[in-house]
Amino acid sequence: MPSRRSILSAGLVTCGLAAGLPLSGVGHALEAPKGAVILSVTGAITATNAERAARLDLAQLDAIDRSSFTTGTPWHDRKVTFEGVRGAALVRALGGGGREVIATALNDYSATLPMEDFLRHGLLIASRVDGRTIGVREKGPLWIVYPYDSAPHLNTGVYHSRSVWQLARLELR
Ligand SMILES: Nc1nc2c(c(=O)[nH]1)N[C@H]1C(S)=C(S)[C@@H](COP(=O)(O)O)O[C@H]1N2
Ligand SMILES: [Mo]
Repeated sequence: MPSRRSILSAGLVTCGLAAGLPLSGVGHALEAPKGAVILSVTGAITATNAERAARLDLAQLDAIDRSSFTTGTPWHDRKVTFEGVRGAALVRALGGGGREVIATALNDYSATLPMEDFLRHGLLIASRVDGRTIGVREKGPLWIVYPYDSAPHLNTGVYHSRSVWQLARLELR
């Protein structure tokens, strides 16, 4: 049986939903995801919708930001257009901070990205390639990508190794 405290806090979240709290509300409850959760963010964030976590579906990510760039990559034989939420926009929307971001994939591969790297370079958490959502077999549903063609240093092993595909979790710390 849930405690009185948990009933009260569930009530607060419901009130937040009814009031239509914006996603960017630092220190507020985020809306609950309505669709499949494709990204969980934990650690140094102030906006949450679960126990110390932000669990987000595609519609919520789209509501935060939809940015795009076109670039060649080591994984494609042509230039492709990635679309998704910029790292900087996601961190802002969740009231995030910290010095690094640990990005973990469905296959438990993980990479540690310096926060400044996550906030710069136009880094995208891409949900679409050439306008189509990305299947798990095609390195989706989420893929951290950089505009590799825009600066020579981005087209190196360091940035390729930070290009976590099948991204599932981010921890800010
Ligand atoms: N999910 C996931 N993302 C990952 C990796 C991985 O093993 N799993 N390897 C990283 C490294 S070290 C590199 S160089 C590239 C390699 O991508 P590839 O295996 O498709 O060539 O993806 C990066 N992203
Ligand atoms: Mo690599």
